[in-house]
Amino acid sequence: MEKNPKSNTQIESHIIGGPLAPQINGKVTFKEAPGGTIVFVEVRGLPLYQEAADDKAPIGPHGFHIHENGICEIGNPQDPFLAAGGHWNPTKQPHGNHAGDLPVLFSNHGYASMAFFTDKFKPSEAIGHAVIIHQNPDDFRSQPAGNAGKRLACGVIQARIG
Ligand SMILES: [Cu+2]
Ligand SMILES: [Zn+2]
Repeated sequence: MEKNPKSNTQIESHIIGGPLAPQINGKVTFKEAPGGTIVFVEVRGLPLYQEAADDKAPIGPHGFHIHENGICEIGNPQDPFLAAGGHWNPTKQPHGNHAGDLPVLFSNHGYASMAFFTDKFKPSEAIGHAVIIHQNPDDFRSQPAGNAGKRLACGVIQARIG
């Protein structure tokens, strides 16, 4: 019997920390589900939670998005990963309803794990975009990006043939 070449294809992103958090290492996997996608996330090396101060946003829970451009060049080390662009937003929604808007990542002394369902895209549509982890929480309200602060880590979404 001919083997289906698609059967071993996994859509995933390997996330690597940039200069602000080089110890971050994680993997996001996108699995086809009825009506959308189940996203599995596992990340290590996140910074420890720091509560908000007068003029400083809290560090964590971490804003977490799919950004438009699948480019994880560091660029400016003080403000890395700007080449990934804004949030992936194929249907021209406000922030809070972008295809690329994902739940925040909770660091458990550096470790985060979550799985969630989204009906905003199929796994194959996410290929070529980039997953970004931010320093600060997403408020799901400020436009256009939820005021989530600097970009700690980045990973391009790719189809990997197993
Ligand atoms: Cu983002
Ligand atoms: Zn957004």
